[in-house]
Amino acid sequence: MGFSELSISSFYPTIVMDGTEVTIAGAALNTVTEVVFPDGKSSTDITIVDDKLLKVIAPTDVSETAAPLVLRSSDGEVSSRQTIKKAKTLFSSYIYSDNEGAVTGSELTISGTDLLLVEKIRISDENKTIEIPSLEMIRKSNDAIKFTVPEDSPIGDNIKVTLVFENGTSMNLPDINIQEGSGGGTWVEKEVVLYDGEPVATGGWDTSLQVPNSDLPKLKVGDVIRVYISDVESGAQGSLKCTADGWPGIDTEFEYFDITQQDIDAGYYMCTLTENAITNLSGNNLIVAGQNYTITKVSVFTSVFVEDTDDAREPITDKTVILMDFETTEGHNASWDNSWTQGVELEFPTENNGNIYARLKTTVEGEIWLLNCNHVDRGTVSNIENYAVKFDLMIEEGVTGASQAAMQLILSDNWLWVGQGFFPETTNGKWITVSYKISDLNADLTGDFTFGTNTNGMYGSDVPAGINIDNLRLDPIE
Ligand SMILES: [Ca+2]
Repeated sequence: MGFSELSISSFYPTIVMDGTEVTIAGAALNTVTEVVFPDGKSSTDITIVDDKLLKVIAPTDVSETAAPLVLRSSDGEVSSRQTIKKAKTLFSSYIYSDNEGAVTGSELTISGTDLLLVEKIRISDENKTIEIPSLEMIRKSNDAIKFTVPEDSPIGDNIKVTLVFENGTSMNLPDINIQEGSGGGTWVEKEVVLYDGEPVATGGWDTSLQVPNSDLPKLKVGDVIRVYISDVESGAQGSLKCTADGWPGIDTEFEYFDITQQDIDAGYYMCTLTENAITNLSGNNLIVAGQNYTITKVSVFTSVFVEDTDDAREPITDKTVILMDFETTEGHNASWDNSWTQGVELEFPTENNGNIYARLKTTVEGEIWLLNCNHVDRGTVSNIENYAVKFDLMIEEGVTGASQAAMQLILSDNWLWVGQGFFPETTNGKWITVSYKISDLNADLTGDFTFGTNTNGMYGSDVPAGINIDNLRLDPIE
């Protein structure tokens, strides 16, 4: 290896902020003891990678006037041909690709000066904050950043836009008005199943269940993990941990906690994800553990982006009490849900992404139990008058007479008469949600409402074939 003199061939970036790391390429760089930035600001925070490469952290108060970078060693000093300066980030304008302005799913350009060190763009209102990392930007140059307004952006007037720089500092831009795009789809809250395999008996903290990180959807603060439970014994404790070093709780409060009588009545316990929990779960598996109970299923209630379809169903949330969904769970399955049905044929298709629903295959003339179930206890609901009974409905195209069906709902042996018009005449082949307020059906139903193992279902007459039903449920009225 021959002797070479100290020299700079290039460096990057050419604009800096306080604390920006600058990478310098050249020769004999292993002898460098000091790097001098414009206005004589010197840095000795140097990492020598090898004789051809070093990294230096920019000091504070570098001049905004460009000047060469100077390297000093015991043998002397050398200046760069390129110049460097402190970034003076300025905003000039928003440029919209959509005539309407900022619309989700359309492109938005922020034009300005010295934007190179922007690491992410934060879009927020008082309820919601989203961030667009530089990897997700369409283009980033020193004078323009172009990105797609995300479908899950906050919507409305006075949405805040903030540039966040690599050194952690930030700069607020003028507020914008974001409108929801018509194209694409919508974000809806859904129950996403994480585990639905063989039940896992926890024993005395003996056995736990892991949900691989790759099976977790993109989680956010406020999402709710629900663990379905059975065979709960005294002293039962639940636990949600992760596979980080030492298998810590996803947050301290979730390390272990008692399973309450209320949890047992409901058939599950729930944990609302905190900022810490989200951080701990990133890159790690979820561990469901504890003692003296059996895990039967694990799910998370989170926002899922749904492509625009012919689906106008209302969401199933963590507050929903499902009465009949025709899925095979807890020793229950679809055939139980019409065990009193006589003289007509129900079938249970699954082509809707594996979801099972009930389809009336033959027309009903006399009065029948269309649906019934009396062996799944849904616990106790407080203030039943604040709930609505709902079900998802799809009437196939070409079906007539649905609105003539005279129906009633049965809720824990309470008969709730609706009569004709219970079903609309058509849904044009689309899934919709039908909703009846308890207080409209029977004003005397108030206070605590205990299901026990009484009958829930639908009873009536004159129902045409081609009616499809799913998710008979109770939902609190917001
Ligand atoms: Ca279903």
